[in-house]
Amino acid sequence: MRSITLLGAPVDSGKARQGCLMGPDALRVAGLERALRDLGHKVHDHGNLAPSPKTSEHAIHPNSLLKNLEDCANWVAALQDAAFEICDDTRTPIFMGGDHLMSAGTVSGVANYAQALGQEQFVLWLDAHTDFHTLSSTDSGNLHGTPVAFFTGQDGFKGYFPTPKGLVKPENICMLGIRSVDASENANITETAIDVHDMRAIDEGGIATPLRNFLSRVRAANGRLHLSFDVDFLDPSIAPAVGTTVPGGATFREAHLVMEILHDSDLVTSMDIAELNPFLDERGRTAKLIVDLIASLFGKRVMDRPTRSF
Ligand code: HAR
Ligand code: MN
Ligand code: MN
Ligand code: MN
Repeated sequence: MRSITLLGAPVDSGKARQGCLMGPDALRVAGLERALRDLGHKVHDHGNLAPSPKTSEHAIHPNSLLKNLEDCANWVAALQDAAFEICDDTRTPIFMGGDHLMSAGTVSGVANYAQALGQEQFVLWLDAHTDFHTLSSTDSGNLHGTPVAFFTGQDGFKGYFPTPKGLVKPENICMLGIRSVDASENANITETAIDVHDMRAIDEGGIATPLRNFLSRVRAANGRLHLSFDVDFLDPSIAPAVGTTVPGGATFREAHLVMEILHDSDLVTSMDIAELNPFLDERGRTAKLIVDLIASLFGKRVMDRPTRSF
């Protein structure tokens, strides 16, 4: 039995297309709390966070393409403090996004907590994208493409985003599901020790082996593990409710298997759900799938799923 804390992070500033602000409510309507209680867990929903109030002057960035820079900075400030405060050895926070800019705040916040405990922070990044742009390298100007660069301490955020209170070492990050990377991002990420498994590698070798290898490293370091789940990790045929669909994503069983292995490991200490855009969903099917995947993470097994007739 776990105590699980839900916190809504209705971030919608990390790109032009709107709708992710409805993500937390879609997960609520799809029955997240009920699904977790049915598995025997205690659940407390803290409602939704709001961005930090606007600070007086914000610097103008030379990259004129950047969208909503000030709003994004205010979200990161609010989320890194909220994530740190909500962390607790006895509770598992689920941050319900919101676009993936959210993770600049949630991950720096949980990493700050790990640091306070003297533990290493690890991150499992499930995404079609590496989200490794800096404010200078992005040519879409969509800041949901930047969180990994931010929380690994890459240059160029200073003066525009709040200072990250916690950082994650690149060698403590494993990415699965990657299949859309911009050229400048690719050049930068290959210079780091981030362990990137693209879909080609997963097609050939399966998803379980790289995951198990990573989990062994987390366990050996007695680390804390944050799961950042971007809905576009999944194939768009099963999860249409995202703004940036990329074909060739994780299948239904690949995604459940990841969650089942994570459950068995008992290593996950916090998680994000990012990029769910309910405006693009089909009768709630993506939100319901995400709830079912979270249920697998918290102990629902294949053999626990009865057939229902309609
Ligand atoms: N790399 C592209 C860009 O920066 C796409 C980023 C899309 N990111 C997300 N989250 N949807 O992973 O514009
Ligand atoms: Mn992402
Ligand atoms: Mn993505
Ligand atoms: Mn049968």
